Amino acid sequence: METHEFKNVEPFGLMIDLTTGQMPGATNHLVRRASDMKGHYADAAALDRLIAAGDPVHYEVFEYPVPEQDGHLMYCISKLLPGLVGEEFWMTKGHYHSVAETAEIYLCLQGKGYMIMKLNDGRCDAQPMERGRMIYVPPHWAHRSINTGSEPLVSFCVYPAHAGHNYGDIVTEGFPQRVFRRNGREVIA
Ligand code: PAN
Ligand code: ZN
Repeated sequence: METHEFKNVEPFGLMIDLTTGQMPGATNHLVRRASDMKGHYADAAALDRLIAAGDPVHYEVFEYPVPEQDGHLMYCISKLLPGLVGEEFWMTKGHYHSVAETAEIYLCLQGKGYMIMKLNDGRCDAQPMERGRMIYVPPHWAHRSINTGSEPLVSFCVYPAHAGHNYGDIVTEGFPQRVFRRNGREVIA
C-alpha cells in the first residue's frame, strides 16, 4: 500500500533584494524565451520576427523550493522583462493551478503592469501592479502578468506548495483581455 509521507524541512531564512528580486541561493531557475510563447500573442507574425531576431528571454522564475506538499508554501521571484510583440506588451503564459482550490499572493517589487485574472465562467479582472502593491489571486482564477513599463516587472509570489500549474486550457482559451500600446497609450482590449 502506498503511504503518503509528509516531508518537513528545517527552519531557514534568506535574503531577497527588495527591488531586483535577486534571491541568492535560489536553486531552480526557469527561463522562458519568445519561442516558448507561441500561440499566446495576438500577432503571431510579430512573435516569429522576434524569435528570428535572436529569441530573447521573456521571463525568469527563481525558486528555492520546498517539498510540493499540502502544508508547505512555495515561494519564488517572477521577473518579466519589458517589450512588445507587435503592439502587445510582453506577458507570462498564465495558468490555473492544477489543484484549483489554491490561492496565490503576488507582492510587486519593481516595474509596472497588470495581473489579468479570469474565472472559467467568463469573469475577468485586471489588477494594476506596481512596487509595493499586493495582488491576491483567489482559488480557481487563472492568472497572467503583463509588463507595461520599461523595467523588469518583478514580484515575490507565495502559493500552496501542492498547487501545481495547469497551462493547458490557457493556450486554447486565452484570456478575455489583452494589453496593447497603441499611439503611445496603454489600451486594455
Ligand atoms: C508564478 C508564475 C510565474 C511564471 O510563479 O509561475 O510568474 O508564469 P507562468 O507560470 O504563467 O509561465 C505563479 O503564478 N506560480 O503559481
Ligand atoms: Zn500561480
